[in-house]
Amino acid sequence: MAMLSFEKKYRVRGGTLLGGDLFDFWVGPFYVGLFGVTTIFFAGLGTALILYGASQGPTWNPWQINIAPPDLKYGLGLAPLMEGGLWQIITVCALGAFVSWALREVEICRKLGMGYHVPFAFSVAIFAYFTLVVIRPVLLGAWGHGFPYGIFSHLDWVSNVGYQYLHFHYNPAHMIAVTFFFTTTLALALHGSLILSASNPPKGEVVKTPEHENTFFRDSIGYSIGALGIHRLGLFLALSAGFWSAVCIVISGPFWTKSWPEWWGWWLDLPIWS
Ligand code: UQ1
Repeated sequence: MAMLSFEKKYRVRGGTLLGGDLFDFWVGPFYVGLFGVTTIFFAGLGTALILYGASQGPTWNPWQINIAPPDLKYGLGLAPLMEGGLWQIITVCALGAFVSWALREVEICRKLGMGYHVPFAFSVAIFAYFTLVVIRPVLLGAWGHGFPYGIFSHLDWVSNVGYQYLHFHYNPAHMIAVTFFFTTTLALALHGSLILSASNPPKGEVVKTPEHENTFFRDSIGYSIGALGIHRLGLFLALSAGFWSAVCIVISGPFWTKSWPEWWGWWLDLPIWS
């Protein structure tokens, strides 16, 4: 595969966390590394097990394939392969692949002398998944509280678990998470449109500068957060959305068992009303 003119300059040795020089090479454009190998291993095994599970199930319809977690009766123990054991091994493979990918990102950051922002951001996504399939099931005492691996089946799980708490939109952490998701889209829409407006001038005109970008927002809302600032804000908003999503589900069950609308009773119970 052709190497772009600048790539060779950045193909530096070292920066590996584990394995030394062993897998310190590239295949085409891809850095391998020990964690590239473990990513391939876990992702390959996990995918093969999903396909095997599907082959033992009633359908090949991609929407309906379902790999279910064990019955609650198995608690936090190992389940037979066809009764949730597959789900358990696939979960280990998924976490192995995600963490391997994050560590490979760390190695690439170290090679390039960059900050760890990308693997840190990805780690928040891994944390949200880990919360769903490990932390919450462990707190509730059964792997059966994990979500099933399937397109429709995981949607049904989300709906059913939501209704267990009557009205999930009354979950205060869910409210915070949704607010962060929406604000993330607002920030990206503002930023994307601003950059395109400045850098895509009509034919014959020159590209506008960051001064124009700052001035647009000072003129319209009296404040500009700046070129670096908008990216810090975007990262903060997006990671907060993932973080509060994890919080909103982990408190549902382990720390609050009633309906979420009832949680707001604390407001009516304030002594100021009596
Ligand atoms: C902004 O102020 C800014 O600085 C010039 C950007 O950088 C290019 C932006 O993309 C955006 C969206 C803003 C406006 C954002 C706020 C929070 C005032």
